[in-house]
Amino acid sequence: MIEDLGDWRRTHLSSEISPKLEGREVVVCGWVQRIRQLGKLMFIVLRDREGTLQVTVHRNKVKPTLFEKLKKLKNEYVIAVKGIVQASKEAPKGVEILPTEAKILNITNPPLPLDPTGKVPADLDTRLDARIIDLRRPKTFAIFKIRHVLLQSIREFFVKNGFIEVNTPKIIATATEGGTELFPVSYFDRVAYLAQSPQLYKEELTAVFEKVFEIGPVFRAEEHRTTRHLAELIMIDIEEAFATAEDVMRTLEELTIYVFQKLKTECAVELKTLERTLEIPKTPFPRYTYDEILKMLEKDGIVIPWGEDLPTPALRKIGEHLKGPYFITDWPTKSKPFYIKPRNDNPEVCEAFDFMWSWLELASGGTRIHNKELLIERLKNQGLNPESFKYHLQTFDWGMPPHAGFGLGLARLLMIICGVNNIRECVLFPRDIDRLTP
Ligand code: AMO
Repeated sequence: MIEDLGDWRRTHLSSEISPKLEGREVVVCGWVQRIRQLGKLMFIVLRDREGTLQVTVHRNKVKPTLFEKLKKLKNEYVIAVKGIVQASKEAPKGVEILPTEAKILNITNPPLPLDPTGKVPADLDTRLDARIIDLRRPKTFAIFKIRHVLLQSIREFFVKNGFIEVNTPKIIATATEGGTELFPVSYFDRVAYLAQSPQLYKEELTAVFEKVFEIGPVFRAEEHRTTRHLAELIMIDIEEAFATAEDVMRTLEELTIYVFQKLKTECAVELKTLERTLEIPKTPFPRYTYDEILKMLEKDGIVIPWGEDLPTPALRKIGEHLKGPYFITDWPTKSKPFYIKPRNDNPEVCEAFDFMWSWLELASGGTRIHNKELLIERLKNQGLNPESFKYHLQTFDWGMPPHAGFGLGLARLLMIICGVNNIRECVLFPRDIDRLTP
């Protein structure tokens, strides 16, 4: 029953079929979204990645063998239809295909675990287990179309601004962001780790390329179950020579405006599917110091000891007051990684920032230490062994410029753009403490 494609080739996507093509023979390919039979008439709604199209079958006008074949169709069968385009007032989009031949390219194994039209609701775990069907649902599809344009525009922005794209190793010998979130892997006769961040490599590369960016996977053995943590994620990292935190914060603002504008024009349809109107935020984004945030929280009865990171309930509370994008600056040095530069006037506070959107942290970054002695001291203060970082440290003897950068979580940015509450919605096949398949 399953046929080969043979020499049939699609001539048009559903979006390209219009009444203007009246009388033309076309070949369309896709999935059967719905079949309706009304006496001698059969309507097949064919779906491809661009949308849907109506194929109208008149029992008396097609070969009996074709009618018999099409009668066997079920939802999500993969078909190719050769036929003539006809303008029709009754048909959706004013156009339909009158088939002359058809091929059934594949069948399905019912029942399907999920409704691909999205009309029947399903919980996230069921959807993720049957992700390929879930991705056919218009809202899920829209998220990943937006992701595609988002990635393209991020890349475009950095290239236009003189950054060079790099890829750094994902199998590494030492931790960069603290040891607890590392995944060990067996590497020939030793233990290696999956990279948590391109941090050390991107810093080193500023000593050559000056401005670099990387878009790549990082791995974090996150033991907690939250709606914003993954074990594998795509991070957008930049690092820039002869720059400070303030410079890369401005880059982050410009990047946000650039991609929002792009998405507004290039993803209007998808944003509508998600019922989103993207407001282009005004720059500069507000800046709050860590101390100001603590004071804000105290007014709400939440007391955070100075020096500690902001826990989820505190972030949620701040999110009630601050709705859009903003920065938190001037973090306690001890709360941030060893490579962040302490302030010259007050070394207890460092030149780090978090880029927030309401309650959600989208990026963090800062000015880095470029003085080797200070870096060694900071490693020791954080209980790390400088010997483990000898390859990184040696590059500081070879002309390391002052530099700054940030790391931005792609899926978190996508959550904000698409207005979804769970980060897993924004990853094709998410990995977390509970999920390793599909
Ligand atoms: P940090 O650890 O803050 O900084 O990570 C940067 C950004 O990456 C995203 N992110 C995550 N997203 C989903 N799941 C996770 N488990 C996860 N962990 C991080 C967040 C976060 O803001 N090297 C520094 C960056 C720098 O200073 O350049 C770093 O990795 O959006």
